[in-house]
Amino acid sequence: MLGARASQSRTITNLDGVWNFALDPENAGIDERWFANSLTDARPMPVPASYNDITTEKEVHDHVGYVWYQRTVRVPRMLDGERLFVRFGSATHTATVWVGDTEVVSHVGGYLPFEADITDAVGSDQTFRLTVAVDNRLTWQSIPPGIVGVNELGETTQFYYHDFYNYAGLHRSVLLCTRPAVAVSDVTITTDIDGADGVVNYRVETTGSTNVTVRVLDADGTEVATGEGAEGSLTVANANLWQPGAGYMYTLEITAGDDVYPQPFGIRTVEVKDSKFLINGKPFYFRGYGRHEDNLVRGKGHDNALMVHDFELMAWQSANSFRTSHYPYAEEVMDYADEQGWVVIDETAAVGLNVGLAGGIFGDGAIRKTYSPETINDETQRVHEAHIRELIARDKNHPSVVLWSIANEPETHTDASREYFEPLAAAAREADPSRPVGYVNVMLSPPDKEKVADLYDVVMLNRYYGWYVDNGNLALAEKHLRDELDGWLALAPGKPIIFTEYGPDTLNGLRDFHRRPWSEEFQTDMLGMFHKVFDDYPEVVGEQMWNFADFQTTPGIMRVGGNKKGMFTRDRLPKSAAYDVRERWQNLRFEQGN
Ligand code: BDP
Repeated sequence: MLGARASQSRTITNLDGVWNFALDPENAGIDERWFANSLTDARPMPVPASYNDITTEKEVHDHVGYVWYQRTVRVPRMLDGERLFVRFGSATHTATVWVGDTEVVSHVGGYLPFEADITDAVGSDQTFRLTVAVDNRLTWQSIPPGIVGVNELGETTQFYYHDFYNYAGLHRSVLLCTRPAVAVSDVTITTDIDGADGVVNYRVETTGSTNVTVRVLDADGTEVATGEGAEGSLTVANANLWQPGAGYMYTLEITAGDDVYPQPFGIRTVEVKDSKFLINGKPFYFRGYGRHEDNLVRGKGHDNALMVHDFELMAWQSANSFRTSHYPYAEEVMDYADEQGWVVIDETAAVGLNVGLAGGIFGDGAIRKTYSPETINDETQRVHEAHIRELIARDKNHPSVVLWSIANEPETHTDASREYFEPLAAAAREADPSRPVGYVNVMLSPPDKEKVADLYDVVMLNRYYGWYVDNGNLALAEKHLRDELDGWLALAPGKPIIFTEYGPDTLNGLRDFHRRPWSEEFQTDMLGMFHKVFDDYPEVVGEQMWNFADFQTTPGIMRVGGNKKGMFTRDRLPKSAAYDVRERWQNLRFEQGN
């Protein structure tokens, strides 16, 4: 799906602000047609934000099921024949939208955008009532999966196998967009390098038949190439490459009839070869983190101040990359990464497809199979595939995205897991033949059990030697880590290995002379042990520690106010390990030049 970008033919009105909001404890609102009137007993709710931490009420925080958002919208001045769209950056996890009494769109999947043409529903009205019902329930057929149940007290409960709080609501901006009736509806850009020149291949789709012309503009807005037709290949002489740390961006300005759409892009190549990850033909070493969209009060709500601050902290540490663990991030984050030259592993929301885990640690005690007609089944696979395609459709033109991660820590040591993943890896490759595809492997599927590694271009590992296993014994942890790495080299020769998670929970301020688990000293030591091992294996081409910052989870005996594996606290203060890692990454950057 195209990003919302203003141009001479496209206007954008931002609908963020304080909306009306109501819980729907009986999930009766749709049948009772709540959209047909002003919400009863509505309370204020900011958009964008998760609703969970905004009020003081437990019912809001712990709500399972539908909530309703509503506001009045003023229609912008439009030219004759133009179309009006409402666009949601995301709605977590499923949503239905009404304009007045008319249902205009439903969307499944909590972390990707959707829009509706509302021109006819609005008609000649100057203002209209916009109502959104958002449901946070997860099932075995949703991505991510979850289970909604009722306990002995008749309370509705929600369980899921992933280790972050199921924040919900309207997490990203809601926009009102105008565009001509015949307009650009999609563009795919791939690039190559030919000596000093850049090769720009493009394919444009439009909503009706019209002439298409394109211009490539450099970062100053100077025209550097032009083309005619919906498809073509252009040459940018003496191109400025998009590089890690130097995110040079061009714009493909597409004119289709009355419509003008500016699509930013970068000229760069990505390739996996001989255990190396090559960007522009040069070996790249990932330094950074798995992250979360998570913060105080706003939960997963996008916030530009927080976004820029987080990138400043990552730059301070000399990181060069991150993974969008464990779901697609806000479009603003992807644009920012492009412009600033950050390298991104772009992950789907397929986390927790593994009954061996819960909150990253234990199973829920029930005897279940991960893949079965009653659990993760063909329908889940269909939803997962649609989600992969939607993510690629949204993010395919971001030069920062160098690798797709189609799942985090799924069960991959059973025959059923291979049946499940074979078509999904193929779908990702079909949707984007230009980038490598991978998935993130869990400790429960080590190389002697793993069944899917050959489907992917890279090996991505989350490993907790020294924490969940060999807790506190880093000598033993180091031995086990090396043994396992040797196993991966034997199983997947020629594939580069990226560590996408490693690190202990660390309570900020807990100091320990004996450097034991949970202390800041232990975090320094455990990260240091992993780094020492990485340095001995040229096949390891990346270290993304877990996690950039402490983050919220469901409460549990293994979590103290959330997951504390952050390099920074939840309010973004550095733990002491941050300084050691900074020194290492500064040195690596000096050696590796990015
Ligand atoms: C891994 C998960 C991650 C968890 C982490 C942990 O990928 O989401 O937060 O472990 O346990 O299992 O901290």
